[in-house]
Amino acid sequence: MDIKLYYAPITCAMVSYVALTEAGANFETIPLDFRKAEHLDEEYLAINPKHKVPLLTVDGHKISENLAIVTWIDAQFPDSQLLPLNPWDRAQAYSIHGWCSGGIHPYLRQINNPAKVVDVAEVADGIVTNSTAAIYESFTIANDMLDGRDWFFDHFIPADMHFFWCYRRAKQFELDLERFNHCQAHFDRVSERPSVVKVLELEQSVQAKFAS
Ligand SMILES: N[C@@H](CCC(=O)N[C@@H](CS)C(=O)NCC(=O)O)C(=O)O
Repeated sequence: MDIKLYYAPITCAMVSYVALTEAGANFETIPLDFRKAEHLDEEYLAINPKHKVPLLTVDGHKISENLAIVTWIDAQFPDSQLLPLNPWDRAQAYSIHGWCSGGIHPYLRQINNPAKVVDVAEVADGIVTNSTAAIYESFTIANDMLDGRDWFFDHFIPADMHFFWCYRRAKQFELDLERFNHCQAHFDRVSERPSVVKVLELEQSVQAKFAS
C-alpha cells in the first residue's frame, strides 16, 4: 500500500502523522512550505482544492480532515487500537476530537490571522479578543476533563494529539495559560511519547531545510 501524508510544520498535520506512527504504518511524508504558499500552488490545488493539510493519499485515493484520516488508520491497522472499540467510548472519542478540530481549532486560526475573517482593522482586534475568550472557555472545560487523568480516555488516542496541537498553538500565541495546570501536564505527557518526539524532530528538520 502506498501511503503519503501531505504535511507542513506547525500545522495540525502532526495529528495524522502521530496516528500513522502509533499504528506502525509505513508512509511517506511530503512537506509543504506554507511560508512559500506551496499549499496554494497549482500542483497542490490539483491534489487538494481545499489547500489544507493534512491530506492522506492511499494508492492515489485521497482523505482530508484529521478525523476522517484517523478513522481510516484505525480501521486499516486495528491492532493499534487507535480508537476505543466500545461504541459508547468510540462516540465519546469522536466527540472530543470533533470538538478540538471544529470547536477549538477555528478560534486559533482567527487569533493567528483575523484578516481572514474581517478586513476592517478596528474589528480585527475584537475578533482576537473574543476568540481568545473562547479559547479560555474551552481550556477551562478541558482542564476539568483532564483533572486526575493522564489522557482524555484510558489510553492515548488521536483526540489527545489534536488537543495537544491546539494547546501548543495557543502557547505559540503567548496566551495566558498558567491556570490550565492539567492541560499543561497533559501537554508534557504527550510531548514525551516517542511518536510525538519523532514528529517534533521532523518539524525541526523540515523547518531547517526550508530555511536553507
Ligand atoms: N479540520 C481540519 C483542519 C485542517 C486545517 O485547517 N489545516 C490548516 C493548517 S493547521 C491549513 O492547512 N491551512 C491552510 C489553508 O487553509 O490555506 C483537520 O482537522 O484536518
